[in-house]
Amino acid sequence: MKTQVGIIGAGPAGLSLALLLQRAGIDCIMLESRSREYVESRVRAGLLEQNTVDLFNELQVADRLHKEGLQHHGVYFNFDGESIRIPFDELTGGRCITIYGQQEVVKDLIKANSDRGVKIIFEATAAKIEDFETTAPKIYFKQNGEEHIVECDFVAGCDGYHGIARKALPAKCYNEFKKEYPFSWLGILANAAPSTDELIYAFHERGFALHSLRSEKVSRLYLQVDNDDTTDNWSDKKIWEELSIRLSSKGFMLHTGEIFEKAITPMRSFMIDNMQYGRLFLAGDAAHIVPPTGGKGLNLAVADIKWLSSAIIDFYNNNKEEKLKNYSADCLRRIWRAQDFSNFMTYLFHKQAAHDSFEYHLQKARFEYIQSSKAQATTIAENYVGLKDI
Ligand code: RFL
Ligand code: PHB
Repeated sequence: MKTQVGIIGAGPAGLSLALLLQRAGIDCIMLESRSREYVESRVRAGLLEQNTVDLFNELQVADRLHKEGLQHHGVYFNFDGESIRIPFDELTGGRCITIYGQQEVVKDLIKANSDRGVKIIFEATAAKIEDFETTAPKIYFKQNGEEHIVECDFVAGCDGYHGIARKALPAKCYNEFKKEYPFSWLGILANAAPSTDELIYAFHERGFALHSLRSEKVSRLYLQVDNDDTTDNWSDKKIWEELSIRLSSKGFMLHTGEIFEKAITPMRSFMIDNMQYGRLFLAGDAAHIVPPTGGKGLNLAVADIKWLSSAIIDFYNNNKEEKLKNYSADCLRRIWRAQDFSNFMTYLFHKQAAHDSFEYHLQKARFEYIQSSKAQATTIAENYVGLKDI
C-alpha cells in the first residue's frame, strides 16, 4: 500500500490528524490494532477544552457534541467539606469547557473520516517502522495473521502510551522523564442523575474524589485508591458510601444509581523531550502522559495534531520544512505547561500524608490562597479551560 502519511492509531490524535490532512487534500492510511466497536466504547476522558471544541467546530464534526455535550462555566473545589467555585467566564473572558465522553468524540471522528473517504484499517497492528531516517519510510503491520506494508512519506505515531512508535525512536535522540504517583483512580459510570451542575474536585482526609457528568441521567465519578487496590474490593454500596463522605459539603446530596462501568487507572506523568526523528513524528499519549486531575490528555493530543498537520501541509503545499523541524519545540511548550498544571492539581487534591502533616498544611494553604486571591483563581481558571496561545 502507498500513501502520503501513514498514521498509527485511531484514537483522538490519529483521527483528528487524518481529518485535517484529508481537508488539505493529503492522502493518508490509518492503522488501528483494535476493532471499531472496541475503540468506540473505550471509556476515558470527558473534559474538552475550548480549543479542542473550536477545532472540532472547524472540522465540522461537532453537531452531536453541541446537542449532547454540557458546557460548563465554572468548577467547584472542595477542601475538608468547604466548597468554592471558580467562575471561568469572569476570569478568562468568557472561555469555558465542554463535558462530552471521549468514546463519543471517537465515534464522531470515525464517522467523519469514513464519510470523507479516509482509509482506516481496524484490527491491523503495526509491528515495525523502518527507513524513517530516509524520505521513504515503511510501516509493517499484521492483519489476520498476514503481514502488509504501508509505504509513505511520513509516519505519524499516534499509537498511545503502549504503542510502538516511541520505542522506534533512537534512544539517543530523547530524554525521558517519569513520575509514578503513589495512588490510582477508581472511575465509575452510573445511571444516576448528576448531583451537581458543575464538576466537583474534593480533597478529603480519606482521599480525593471527583464528581463529573456525562448527561442528565449519567454521572462519572472517581475515587483516589491505593495502587494495589482492585475493583473486587469495591462493591457498589461501598463506592457510593465513600463518594458521599468525600464529596460532602453544605447542602450537597449524592444521587446514587446502577453502576455500569468500574475501572482503576494508575496515575503517572511521562514525558520525552523530543517527539520526532527523520520522517517519524509522535503525537498525543505516544509522547506524553499526564495524571487526569487536570483533564488535559486528550486536549494535548489534539493540540499536538494542530502543529503536526500544519507542518505537513506546509511541506506539501509550500515546500517548506521549517514547521516540521520545529514540531517538537512547538508542542513541548504547551505540554510542559499542562504537565505542571496537572501535577499541581494532583498534589492539591490527593491525600498524601497524615491529616496533620506538613504536606496537609501546604495543601490547605494552597486552597486558602485560591479562595482569597483572584490572581491565583485566574491562574487556575486559564490553565483549566486551556491556554489560548501556546
Ligand atoms: P489513545 O486514545 O490511547 O489512542 C491510541 C490508539 O492507538 C492504538 N494502537 C495501535 N494501533 C495500531 N498498531 C499498534 N501497534 C498500536 N498500538 C496502539 C490503540 O488501540 C489506540 O486506539 O491515544 P491519543 O489519541 O493520543 O489520545 C489520548 C487520550 O486518549 C488520553 O490522553 C485521554 O484519555 C486522557 N484522559 C483525559 N484527557 C482529557 O483531555 N480530559 C479528561 O477529562 C481526561 N480524563 C483521561 C481521563 C484518561 C483516563 N484514563 C483511563 C487513562 C480520565 C481517565 C480515567
Ligand atoms: C471526566 O469527566 O472523565 C473527567 C473530568 C475531569 C477530569 C478527569 C476526568 O479532571
